[in-house]
Amino acid sequence: MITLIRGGTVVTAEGELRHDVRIEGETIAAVGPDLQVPADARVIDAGGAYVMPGGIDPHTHMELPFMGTVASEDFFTGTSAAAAGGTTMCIDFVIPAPEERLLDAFHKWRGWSEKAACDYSLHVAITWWDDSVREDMGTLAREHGVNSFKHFMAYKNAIMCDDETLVNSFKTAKELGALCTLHAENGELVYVLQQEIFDKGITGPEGHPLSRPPEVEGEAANRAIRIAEVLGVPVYLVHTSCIDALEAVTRARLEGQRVFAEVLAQHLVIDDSVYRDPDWNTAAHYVMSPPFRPREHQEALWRGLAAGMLQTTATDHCCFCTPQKQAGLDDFRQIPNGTGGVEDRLSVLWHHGVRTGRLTPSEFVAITSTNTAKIFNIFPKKGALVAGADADVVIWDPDRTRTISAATHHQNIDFNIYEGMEVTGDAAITLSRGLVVWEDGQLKTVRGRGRYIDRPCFAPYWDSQRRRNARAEPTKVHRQRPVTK
Ligand code: URQ
Ligand code: ZN
Ligand code: ZN
Repeated sequence: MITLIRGGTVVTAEGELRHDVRIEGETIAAVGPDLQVPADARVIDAGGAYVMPGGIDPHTHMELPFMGTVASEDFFTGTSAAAAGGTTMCIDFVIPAPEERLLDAFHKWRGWSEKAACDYSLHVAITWWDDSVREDMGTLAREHGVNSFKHFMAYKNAIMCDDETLVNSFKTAKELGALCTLHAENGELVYVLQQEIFDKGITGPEGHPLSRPPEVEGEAANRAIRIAEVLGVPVYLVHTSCIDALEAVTRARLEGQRVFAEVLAQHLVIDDSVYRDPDWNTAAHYVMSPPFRPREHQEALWRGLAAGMLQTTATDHCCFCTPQKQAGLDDFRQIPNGTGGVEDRLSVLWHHGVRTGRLTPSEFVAITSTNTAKIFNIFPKKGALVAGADADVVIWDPDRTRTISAATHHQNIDFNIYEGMEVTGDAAITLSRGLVVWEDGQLKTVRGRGRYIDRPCFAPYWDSQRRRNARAEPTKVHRQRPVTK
């Protein structure tokens, strides 16, 4: 099947051009002016809309077993909802239970993810350590296209990594040429603060942000970055939510350390007032970690994005419906952590980013797609509109206005964290490897058509020990053995 997308403005991370896009089967064949196709080709008239690489969300948790329950969104419904919002690939997470072999967990998640409607990949979390973990990391990197290993520095007594595990895993990842990603919150401090706040009689959702102040994230972000600096391994901080963590990232990047950082769309536009909602359910809907922050943090994050200190945007789409959240009715510590958003990321970022002048359309493409593809080593197969790339394309109507609501969204969750938000800028048509999966407000996804995308490890030149290597090489001091009396 040949498809021609014509009459649009092609927007890439590099710039904008009034170009056509010719697709042959599942692959982009050509991008250029006045492209010709045979009479039986499918022609999509972009009508002056933008034609962009499909969004890539580097951080989702479809059907995640967590905190005694399972996320309500599965790989089919979640990747379908993503497509409705212009996102054509998600990178999800394998999170082994402590003592569970990484390879066993990986194959379990591969079984769940087979139902995906659009392409996906899987980070693998390091939640414990012994020689089998090191061995499985190597197998996953060499044979299963895993080039990123996740470390939760929070969630004590569950999936939290201590420093010993961080050091062991970082050293192994460096040998493999893999990237270390981090949920940076000091889990020991969270545990103590949760207990103190609960003992004061604060049991509602308002206790959640009180137990995870910005300092708790800033400390962990800096600690992880410093460990990575000494060991010479690149790191990627997920859901950077506050000034404290952003400052740690900025310092390291300005000193030449290879540190990447992600920001969630919701952390850019929602503040901590949500936890003071008089309705328990509504306040509990926003319990996620790191929590929503006071307003000054949002402005700092937008500046970090514009300054290039934050390179990617994500959603951390981890859905728990209201009855699931109510497990914490008497104790905020039991509220399953997570919020949705995979469907609304691009519209929220276009409305609050591009329409306000914070971002150009090209910068929008960079932070919603291309930068993620480059950091996780799948560019230009993904995140690009060039010949040879997968035909993951979104035809973006910059003037289409909608009001976000759980009543109309395609996510499998009974609330929407952006409920009532009017946004301008929306996906008109989404193609996943050449197939139209979203058009005229209708999902046309096919269960199981999504493919697992291998992500090759990085070449050894990716050595972040530049600064350490610049220091004098340690030299052995030769001395006479002291004469013992
Ligand atoms: O921490 C995460 O990223 C997972 C467990 C989703 N939950 C959350 O609150 N962010
Ligand atoms: Zn996290
Ligand atoms: Zn997450």
